[in-house]
Amino acid sequence: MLSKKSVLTAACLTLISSIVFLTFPKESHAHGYVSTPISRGYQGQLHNREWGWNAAHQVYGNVISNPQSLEYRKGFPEAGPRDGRIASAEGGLGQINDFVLDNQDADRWTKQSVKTGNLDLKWTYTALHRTTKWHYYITKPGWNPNEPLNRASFEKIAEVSHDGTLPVVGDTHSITIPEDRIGYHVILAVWDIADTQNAFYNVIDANITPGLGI
Ligand SMILES: [Cu+2]
Repeated sequence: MLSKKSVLTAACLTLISSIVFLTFPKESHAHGYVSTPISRGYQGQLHNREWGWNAAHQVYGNVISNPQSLEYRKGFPEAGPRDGRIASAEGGLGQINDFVLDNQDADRWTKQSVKTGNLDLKWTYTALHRTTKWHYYITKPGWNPNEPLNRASFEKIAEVSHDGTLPVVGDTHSITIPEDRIGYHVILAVWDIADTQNAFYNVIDANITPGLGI
């Protein structure tokens, strides 16, 4: 039998947690994701609409309800998510809270059609943040699509600097996909925030074919 004291304590804790909940609701903080081409996390959200929750969650994990929250410490490649934890951004500072996106093999992920040459890449922002820069990487020729994504597999292909103000909604970033990247490659997009310690990390699974005019 519960003592009066423990009943009182339980009631008290319930009251306190309700107050905390009401006062500090868990912030479903929104940020952004790469929507063109469709990033791995956003593809999970789109598959959720097509396949239903269970099937999409089984493949993609929690990102299907939160593709905008692949957030981790900035400073890539010197800092940022560890090798093998790049696609999940280390679980997004607990906002994704799993590492399912880090699974890596040649067949697992839906591929986006991308051509060599110019690529207009676009972020969808669910909340704007003061921005230092965006930087872009792609896997090197001969990378191994069956091993966890790691720094050694990526090379930088573009950097778009910004002046610390908010990004302009609808802006696209023009990047160049090298001609020697045909077939499955992973593009890594990083958005560095100016007024926090963080950045957003999105990967795009691309099936690359030769562009026109080369
Ligand atoms: Cu945000």
